[in-house]
Amino acid sequence: MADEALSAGAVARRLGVAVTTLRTWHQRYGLGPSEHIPGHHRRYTPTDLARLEIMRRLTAEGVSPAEAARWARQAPDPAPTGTVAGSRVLPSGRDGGGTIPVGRAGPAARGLARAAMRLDAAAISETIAHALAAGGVVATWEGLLRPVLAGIGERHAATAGLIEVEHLVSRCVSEALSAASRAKVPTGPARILLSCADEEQHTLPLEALAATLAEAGVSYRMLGARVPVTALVEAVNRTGPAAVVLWSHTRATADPAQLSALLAAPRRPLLVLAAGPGWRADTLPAGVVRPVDLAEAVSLAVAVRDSLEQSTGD
Ligand code: B12
Repeated sequence: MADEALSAGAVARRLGVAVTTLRTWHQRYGLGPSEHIPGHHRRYTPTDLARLEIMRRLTAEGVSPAEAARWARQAPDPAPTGTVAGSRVLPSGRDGGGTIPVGRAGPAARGLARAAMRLDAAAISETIAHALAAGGVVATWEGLLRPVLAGIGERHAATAGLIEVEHLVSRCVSEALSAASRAKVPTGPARILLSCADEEQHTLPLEALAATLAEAGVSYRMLGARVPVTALVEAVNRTGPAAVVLWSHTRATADPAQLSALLAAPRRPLLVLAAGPGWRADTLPAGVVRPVDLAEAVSLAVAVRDSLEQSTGD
């Protein structure tokens, strides 16, 4: 351990904070160096460093230092080498307290985050429904849902907790988006196919896309989560979509062979969109387009649908 332990100066440089800030965090919040070798200054161990990293990140996001310190102290020891990335180990501490950081998002997002922490499904659903009715899907996604979802992910990464919050919020978001989609069912042929990559369970961004299309009166087909590539190609061949949006949220589901299979399909779509943070730009086959956000995904898909309809006179 002695080899890995760091001085206050080294920790401050790693974290990008002043040594005086470290001292304050030590004196006020008990986040100090825990290794003590007689006759030497105390030194920071990897566990101390991991806790301070959480403290730095949360305070930078606007969480109060006292609150951030509470989360930092609860954080489990850093994972030993060989731990599977992303695996979820329940913390020994409690998960009920604390807040979800929402960055610069407005009061509605803070309210939703508080309702989420209380596991108050009625308040969560009401807040989302109100935002959808008042501002539409894109504004609700960008200003309310995305910050809270990202905050839940952030807090989960720091504490290994909040899985129950993540599940409840996901369900409420899903219900609200599908209610919004049902409120305005588009007519006309469905020229846009939405699908998650094989084994991909993160569907919410695709559901937001579906609701945005419905809001704009554009028909689509949604295959949902975990679609094996053979089934995806089968759906393309049977329905001949102008555009296919394939969502991957994590590297694990972003096999570019799925995109190649779409490009090689007998009824090759005019546009193949690789959407989501899972895809790596440098591994995408030529001809595949990667949108940066919801608004861009919508406008690309609609533009291709329109150009197909003009050329076929639909
Ligand atoms: C909700 C959630 C779940 C729910 C999903 C429910 C559902 N129906 O979708 C459930 C509980 C199922 C789940 C499961 C898992 N999850 Co999860 N999950 C999340 C969470 C909190 C939100 C996901 C989301 O909707 N994000 C939407 C926004 C917030 O994400 P974003 O990156 O900002 O997205 C932007 C871009 O993609 C861009 N964009 C670019 N193109 C396009 C196109 C369109 C159309 C849109 C809309 C946007 C867009 O704009 C987006 C914002 O608008 C994330 C945290 C996060 N930051 O995403 C973790 C997260 C993605 N999950 C994670 C993990 C590890 C898992 C599990 C592996 C856990 C496990 N051990 O079982 C499984 C994965 C199972 C699988 N194979 O898919 C990790 C992934 C780490 C990694 N990078 O690999 C995350 C980041 C949490 C974390 N910090 O640890 N999860």
